[in-house]
Amino acid sequence: MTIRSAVFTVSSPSCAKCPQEDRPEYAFIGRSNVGKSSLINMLTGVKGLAKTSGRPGKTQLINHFLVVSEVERANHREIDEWYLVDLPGYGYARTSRAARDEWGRMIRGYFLGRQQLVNTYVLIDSRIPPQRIDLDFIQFLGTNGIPFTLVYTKTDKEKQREVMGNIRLMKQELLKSWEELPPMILTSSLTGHGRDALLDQIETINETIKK
Ligand SMILES: Nc1nc2c(ncn2[C@@H]2O[C@H](COP(=O)(O)OP(=O)(O)O)[C@@H](O)[C@H]2O)c(=O)[nH]1
Ligand SMILES: [Mg+2]
Repeated sequence: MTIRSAVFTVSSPSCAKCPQEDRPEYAFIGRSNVGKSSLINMLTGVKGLAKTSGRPGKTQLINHFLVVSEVERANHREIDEWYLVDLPGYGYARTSRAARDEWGRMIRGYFLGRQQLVNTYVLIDSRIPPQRIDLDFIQFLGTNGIPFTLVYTKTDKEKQREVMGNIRLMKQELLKSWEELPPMILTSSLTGHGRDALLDQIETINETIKK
């Protein structure tokens, strides 16, 4: 899949205010500072599309980016349009109780109500063992039957042995509650590792839902 363009479309305060067209959409979520904005920029190839760093945990909006991609199917070029959705991260230490409640309302509203959502990418820091807050979020998705993929970030920053150890621990945790493991993709926004794997998955899903 080749990305032809990726542009910011709109920020919405709730699911009800999100774009109404029925383009498929892919949501990105994870702990603040996990590398979500960097990954979005790496995937689209548009530097500065999503704001990196700055003040973590500040954005409490649902951000839609319209992506136009091109793919070779059965000997002809096809254009696909889909949304990449940047959601506010969780687990930012300095947020108030009220802000956390509001985040929870918005996130539940989005995940339980958004018809266009076809897959969610839950970003996990590959340098650390499984965190309660990530497991809780995964539990929420699993319980509600919302399909997701685990995306390990910052794999360039840690020895591969450590990364694989953290992934093994995550699998062990998940197998306590679930019979099946979600797809997992290892990424680095620095090196571009995992870009093709992730875009290939989106391409496959785009293709499936057309039928
Ligand atoms: N080395 C390395 N640093 C990363 C990577 N992804 C993000 N970072 C850094 O981690 C910090 C937080 O990244 P950001 O994308 O803003 O995280 P967000 O809060 O989840 O959107 C920034 O300083 C990034 O430069 C990565 O894959 N490799
Ligand atoms: Mg960010």
